[in-house]
Amino acid sequence: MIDKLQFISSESSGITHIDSIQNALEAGCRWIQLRIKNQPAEVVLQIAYEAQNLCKRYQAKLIINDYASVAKAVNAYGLHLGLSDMPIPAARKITGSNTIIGGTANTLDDILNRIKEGADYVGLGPFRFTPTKQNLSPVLGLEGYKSQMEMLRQLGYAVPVIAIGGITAEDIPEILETGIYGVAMSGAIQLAENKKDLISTINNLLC
Ligand code: TZP
Ligand code: MG
Repeated sequence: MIDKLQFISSESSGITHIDSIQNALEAGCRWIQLRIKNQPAEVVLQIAYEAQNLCKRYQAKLIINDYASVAKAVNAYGLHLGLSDMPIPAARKITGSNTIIGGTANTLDDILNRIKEGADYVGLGPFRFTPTKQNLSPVLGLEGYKSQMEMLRQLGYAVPVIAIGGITAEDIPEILETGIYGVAMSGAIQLAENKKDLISTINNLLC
């Protein structure tokens, strides 16, 4: 069973990826994605070791974005692959079968492809516009989630689908009503003044 709240690391004015992860862990997140863009694998690897040590200290699970070899090297719990990353079966050859793999989707076809590829979870988004991700796919909104999740249900698939993109705690109840399993969030957590309160609110909404 995968968790229902994934925190996605990001950098912002003076806050490093590791700072953002430390803050999220302290606030109660137990599922972390290290998402570093445009850096050589050696740089990502060093930060990933630090992130993995931190996650172990908090008994949290670490997902590495994009870099299958880094996920393998730090013995991460999982790997997340975007639509333009390597196919999931190729990544599994690198990580081995103990690593869970999540894949991004924007359309129902993407979700079905992810299922065919053997994804352990699918990240469906963006829910709304977000400055956190560049080259954002078309925004789905609640209506997009409703129709895609309904079609998925009619086809009889039960893969956990995680909503992503500009999500706030207030969005969670209506997102869950569409059949979504959990959420991945970055900005709303990173910017919250009282992260502990926010995480506990989110966890209550998700359980
Ligand atoms: N993929 C689609 S939207 C997004 C990613 C990685 C960013 C999520 O971050 P935020 O700040 O919660 O919108
Ligand atoms: Mg990617």
